[in-house]
Amino acid sequence: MGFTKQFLMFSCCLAVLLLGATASADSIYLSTNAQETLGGLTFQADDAVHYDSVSNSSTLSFDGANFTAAENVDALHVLANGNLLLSAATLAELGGVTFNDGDVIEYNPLTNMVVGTVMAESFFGVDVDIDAFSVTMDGNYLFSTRSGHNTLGFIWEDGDVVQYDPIAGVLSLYFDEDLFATGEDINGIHAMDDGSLLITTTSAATLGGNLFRDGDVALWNIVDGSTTLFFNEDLFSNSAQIDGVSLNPPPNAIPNVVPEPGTWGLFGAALAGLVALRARSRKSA
Ligand SMILES: [Ca+2]
Ligand SMILES: [Ca+2]
Ligand SMILES: [Ca+2]
Ligand SMILES: [Ca+2]
Repeated sequence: MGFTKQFLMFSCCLAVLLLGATASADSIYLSTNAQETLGGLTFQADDAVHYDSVSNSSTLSFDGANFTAAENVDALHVLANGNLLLSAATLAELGGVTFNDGDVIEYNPLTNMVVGTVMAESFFGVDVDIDAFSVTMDGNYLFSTRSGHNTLGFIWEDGDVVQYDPIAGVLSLYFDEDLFATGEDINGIHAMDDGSLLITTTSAATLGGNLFRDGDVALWNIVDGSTTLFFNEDLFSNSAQIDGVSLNPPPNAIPNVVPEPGTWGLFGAALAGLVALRARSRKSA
């Protein structure tokens, strides 16, 4: 093999490795736990911003000033129809609607109205605070909570990601906190097209052999468990932590996965006795 051919092969391999190591999106939606500046825009904990890495500029996707009082958006997902799925860190009022920290609501930014409730805290029967939320390509919900819980016959930790199938009414473990080097609390997720996850945590965490800070977003590969840095906290002017993350929905995403307003609570209550809950035996080894 000639030197030129060897060099080309080496270059190709290097390019693949570099691409793999620096996989990142051209744009990302995020919220932080405190005031932060990114891409020339300064925003607060109750805002959500859209960052374009190509132009290194940010725009406000959700203005926290729409809340009746200062809040913190602690879970964020962008739907294909442009609406936002949001959870807040405490009891919050938005567009005349009051919701709990364990609720996830759908918000229409064009009308400044809450369209409906996607997940109701009342479903769980205990005081949960949802701190991460996303929707998979097949319409299932993924979430994490601020604390661990044992309810509805299902046990999970604050660093787990739980999947809810709204059709089958089944809760299951999607991502196990045990995959971290030590116990962690996940406070932001996004489900990728292939089932992999964007993950951010409340403190520095080691996952897949790599260390991530609370303002980083890691891409966790569901196939081999490997991780790469997806969003770098160094892009921030300060060192706030990310507490909500989402990407643009792909063109073939389910446009609106949300049940009609109010149906979730009734649905949840009705299926409480029907739900096939997969009991977990984690930590038993
Ligand atoms: Ca926030
Ligand atoms: Ca919440
Ligand atoms: Ca959590
Ligand atoms: Ca974080």
